Amino acid sequence: MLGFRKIQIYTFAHNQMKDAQKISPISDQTVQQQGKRISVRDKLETSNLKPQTSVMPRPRHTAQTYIEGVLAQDRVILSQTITLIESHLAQDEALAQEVLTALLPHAGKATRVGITGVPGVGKSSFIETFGLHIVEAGKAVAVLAIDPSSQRNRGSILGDKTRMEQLATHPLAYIRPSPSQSTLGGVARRTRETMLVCEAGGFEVILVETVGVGQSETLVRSMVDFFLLLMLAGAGDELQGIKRGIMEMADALVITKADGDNKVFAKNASREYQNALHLFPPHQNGWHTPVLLTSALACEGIAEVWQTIQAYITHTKNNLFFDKQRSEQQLAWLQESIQYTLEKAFYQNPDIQTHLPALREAVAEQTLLPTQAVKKLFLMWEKNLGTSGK
Ligand SMILES: Nc1nc2c(ncn2[C@@H]2O[C@H](COP(=O)(O)OP(=O)(O)O)[C@@H](O)[C@H]2O)c(=O)[nH]1
Ligand SMILES: [Mg+2]
Repeated sequence: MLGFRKIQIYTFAHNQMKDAQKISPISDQTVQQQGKRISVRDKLETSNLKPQTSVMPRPRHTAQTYIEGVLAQDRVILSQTITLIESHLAQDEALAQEVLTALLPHAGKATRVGITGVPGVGKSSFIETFGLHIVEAGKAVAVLAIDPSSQRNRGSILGDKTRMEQLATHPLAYIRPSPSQSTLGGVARRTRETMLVCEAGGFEVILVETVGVGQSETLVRSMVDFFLLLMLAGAGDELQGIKRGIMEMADALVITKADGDNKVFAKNASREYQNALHLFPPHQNGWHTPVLLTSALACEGIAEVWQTIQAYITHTKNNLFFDKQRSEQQLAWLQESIQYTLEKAFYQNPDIQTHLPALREAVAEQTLLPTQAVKKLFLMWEKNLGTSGK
């Protein structure tokens, strides 16, 4: 084997819908640099495309420094606070929680918008144009990403950085890639906390982007006020991998790339989706999901999307759905945290760790029922909860 650190790079073929369906791993990439072959990851770490986070452990500030820095809207401290929150180190957890607790009263005032769609639909291009529209109106925008693929590599940051060039350098914008957590639940938890930090740091609009490839849409839906589904014209929804459930979750559908020859297809698609939406049960908040046409390249329809979101916020604040949804989201977060904490405590328990492998084997060999294995494990766990459990 070569001695390089290996990463997988996913290439997204953007132009064709059929290509957009494929996410092809090109594993173990290396590149030539100054006569030596180095891994793509090492190249990234030395290039300008370096993400805003570092993987190196850093010395920590005091809680007060983080809190005051975020509240003073210091971007460097803001980034460091998010890095602290994303840390996998047990010793960072108490500090992160202390900082978050202090920031909480200053959070919650932003408009939280989720944006999803299949790879290639135009999310990054849309966010660039849409984000610029908002910052030009004088509002500070933070872009966060939930990218399931970033659990193994650095996610879509490469594509995003090049497609969000202007937004990335705008003083009122902040772009943060997906945290590298081992589970989607972990990513979601960190993103929720990051959102709070950004709000305390003065961001008025939070855009949470996710690649529409599965569960991540539901997670994003559970943390935003408004959920935007980007769709391509000229492709059936089954081809776009968009499940009916995702369409039902959306507060607006946006047909992207409505420019040039594609404009007529986009208009047709808009009518089709409008008809399809009529078949869905109405939203409990009395909102009718509109279908909008946009072109990120021609900067058309972008202002209408922002107007729609503002109209939705006004509508749901007036009929009290806004607060109701936020409360429900907090409770869902609580529920997830309970599950996560229980699971963690369970698997970290020394007795469980000792006995689980044998029990797993017995279950696999069908000599023990899973329910019986669970019973045994819980008896062990409960017995030493008082001694080693937290
Ligand atoms: N014609 C046209 N092409 C676009 C538009 N927005 C994005 N694209 C192209 O579609 C491809 C995918 O865009 P990207 O923003 O990377 O999609 P993402 O994978 O969803 O983030 C790129 O080649 C873009 O140039 C648009 O408004 N009009
Ligand atoms: Mg993208």
